[in-house]
Amino acid sequence: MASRITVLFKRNAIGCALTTLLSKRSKCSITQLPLNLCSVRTRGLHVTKNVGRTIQINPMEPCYVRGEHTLRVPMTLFQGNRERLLNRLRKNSDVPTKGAFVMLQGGVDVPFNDTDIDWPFRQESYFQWCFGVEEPGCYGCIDITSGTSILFFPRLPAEYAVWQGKLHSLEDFKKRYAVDETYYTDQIAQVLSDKQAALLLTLYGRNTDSGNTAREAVFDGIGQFQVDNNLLFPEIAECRVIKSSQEIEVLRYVVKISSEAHKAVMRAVKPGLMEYQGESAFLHYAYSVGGCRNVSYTCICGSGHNASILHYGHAGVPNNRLIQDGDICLFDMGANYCGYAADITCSFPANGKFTEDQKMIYNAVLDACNAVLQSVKPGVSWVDMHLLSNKVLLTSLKKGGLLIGDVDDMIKAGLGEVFQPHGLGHLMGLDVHDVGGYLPGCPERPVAPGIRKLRTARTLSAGMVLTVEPGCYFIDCLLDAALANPEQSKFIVPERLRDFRGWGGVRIEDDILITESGVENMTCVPRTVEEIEAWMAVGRDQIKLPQERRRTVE
Ligand SMILES: [Mn+2]
Repeated sequence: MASRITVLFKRNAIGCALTTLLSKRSKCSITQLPLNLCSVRTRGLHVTKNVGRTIQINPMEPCYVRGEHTLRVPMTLFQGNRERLLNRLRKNSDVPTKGAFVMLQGGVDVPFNDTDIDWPFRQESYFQWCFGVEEPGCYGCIDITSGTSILFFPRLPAEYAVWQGKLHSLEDFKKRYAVDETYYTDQIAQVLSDKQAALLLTLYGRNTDSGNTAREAVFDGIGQFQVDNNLLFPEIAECRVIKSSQEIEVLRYVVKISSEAHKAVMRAVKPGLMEYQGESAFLHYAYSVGGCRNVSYTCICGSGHNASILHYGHAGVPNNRLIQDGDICLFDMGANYCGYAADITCSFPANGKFTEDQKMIYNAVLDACNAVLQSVKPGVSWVDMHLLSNKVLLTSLKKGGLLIGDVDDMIKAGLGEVFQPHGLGHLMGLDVHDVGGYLPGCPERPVAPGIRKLRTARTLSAGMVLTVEPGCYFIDCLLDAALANPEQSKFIVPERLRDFRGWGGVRIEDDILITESGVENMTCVPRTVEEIEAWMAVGRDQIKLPQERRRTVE
């Protein structure tokens, strides 16, 4: 039976010459692939080759990868994370020097309601951070004294091979995840008892963004061991706050892919497009080019008034409005790779050209964003960055004729929260709103209006990854409340405000790494008015709406 061979060449002079030569000789078809690769398809063996080198991915290779064009994440990343955790725990005098084990339970499959169909599996983040395991239903433990890492996998009945393909052996899993030992989950108690485990450290703690608690490990026979569920949580959460160089590499990758996907979306948007078609373009780019099967949160693709709805895109309003000429668009979307999140927002005019009012609000937010990017560095308080951003924004709104009076007095009166009812940004990592915002020993959540929504009040350190996402929104219920409050209404110019009722909003969101010397902005998208207009102008008259394409087919 004839099958296909794919040969990949770099899209440079030599690559293109080889492509042409080969296509002439073998009468095969040529496809252009992203990431500067040309592909030649011909009949032959079903293998993928890269200039004579086989690039078929070995599924048991100790890494996470989704094809040669994507990032290879070696399991040493997770070994490094475990090492960092062990270093902290060994310094903690409450942890016994012998017989103590970290004991984690991984995520489980979640079905659609009462059916036998599951949601695509998402690994529990602490488990992912420690082991990088892709399968559901696993457990993992680490001997704190020796550092030995052990994974436990569900013992699947032989007939599962019919549905799932060849079942992997424990030896396969040991190689795949680069751990010291592997067993089945029905052996946990026996294995721990053979190892004379005296104390199990399980994970129990509150996520300060959701209020939910981390799932504490439970297994048959746990009753025979002493368990402590207090020690582990603050230590492992603190470890997750500071990213290792290997984690940073993954974050840079997922932020880069997400940036490119946003740019592709901006060039696909024009009046007449449905908002969800922008979402669809993002998902397609992130997955097909970046190997990102998941996004980090539901895509927010608001146009016009919807741009003022902070978490637009939820089930009740599933990005289903037709984008109109003159709309501002606020698209907040981030891909996910190997569990690691990106979280980027681009705001741009639907037709590619800003109006004067759109420009004024956009530049007010951009100035706030830039002020933070210029000041942020280790040792700086996140609360101060939020207040700085508020101050710059309100100063610009005053210049734009929307506000009058002293800006510091406005902040004291809570005007910041009227136009930006969310915090400046948040920690980001395996979770888009990453853990560690309010750990014991960190500054507590502020209570004052304007800053009480912050997801962390920490002093910044090198290795932290955060979003910087100032915004300015015209939200009717907040504006009405402010106008009804004499302490706030005295700063507002109602006639000018009327121009912006139903107008929507602007958010600019970058993903940043705090470095020793300051900051690295990992996001790379057009940001100034000029950059956005220039980027969107290219090919604008040739944009074809998907619905027009469909009509052509019919
Ligand atoms: Mn965000």
